[in-house]
Amino acid sequence: MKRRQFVQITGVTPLALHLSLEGLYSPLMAAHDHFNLPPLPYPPDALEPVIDKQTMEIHHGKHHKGYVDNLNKALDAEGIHTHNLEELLQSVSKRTAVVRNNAGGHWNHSFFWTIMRSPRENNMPEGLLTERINTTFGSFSNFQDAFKKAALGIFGSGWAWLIKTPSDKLVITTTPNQDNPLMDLSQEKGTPVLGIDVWEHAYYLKYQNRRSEYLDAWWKVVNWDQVGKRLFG
Ligand code: MN3
Repeated sequence: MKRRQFVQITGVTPLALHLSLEGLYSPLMAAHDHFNLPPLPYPPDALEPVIDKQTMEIHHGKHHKGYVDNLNKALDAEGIHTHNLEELLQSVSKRTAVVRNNAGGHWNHSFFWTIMRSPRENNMPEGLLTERINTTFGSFSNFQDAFKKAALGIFGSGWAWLIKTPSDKLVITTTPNQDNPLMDLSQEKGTPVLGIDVWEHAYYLKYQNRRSEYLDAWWKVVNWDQVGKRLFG
C-alpha cells in the first residue's frame, strides 16, 4: 500500500501515519538514512597539472563514492543509525573493520578536497599560521621537510597529517589505511588541519611510483586559507 492510498483509505493524521510507517517500512527507508558523497568544491581539472583531471574524477567519483556507499551498507547491515560521522570515528574501536575503513575513507576524502585549490607558485601560509608553523618547526621549509619525510615513510597506503592536539600543539603524524587522528584508536589524537592521501590511487596515473615527486608538487595546491581556518576556527 502506498502512503497516499493509506491516507485516503484510513484518514489517519500525519503523525500517526509517520509512526506506523516507521515500523512497517524501516528497512526500505534505511537507504535514505546515512551519508552522501559531497561534490568536489572545484571542477575536476582545477588542480592540473599537479593532480590531473582523470585522477580527480576516479578518486572522487569511484573511490570516495565507494567509501560512502560501503559505509551506508555496513551501517544498515549492522543496524547503526547515525548522521554524525565524527561521533562514529570517536567510538570506532567498537565497530567492525568495514565501518572503520569506510567511515575513515569518507571523512578523510571529504577533508582532503577542501584543503586544496588551483596551483600557485610560491604557495605559502601567511600571518598567524606562518608564525605557528615557525614557532613549532623552526621554519616553513623545516616543516615541509618533516611532513614530506613522514609521508614518504608510510609503508603502503595511508595518510600524513598536521594535527592540532587536545593540548593545542601542532604535530605531524601518520595513519595507516583510512584511519585518522579523530579515531579513538589512533595512537596520536587530534584535529587534522592538513593532510595528504598517499594511497597510490591518489597519484599513480601521473606520478607512477614517484611518491616523492607527488609530495613536492602537492605544496602548490595546498589551500592555506582553509588550513588556517581549521587551526584558528
Ligand atoms: Mn584516496
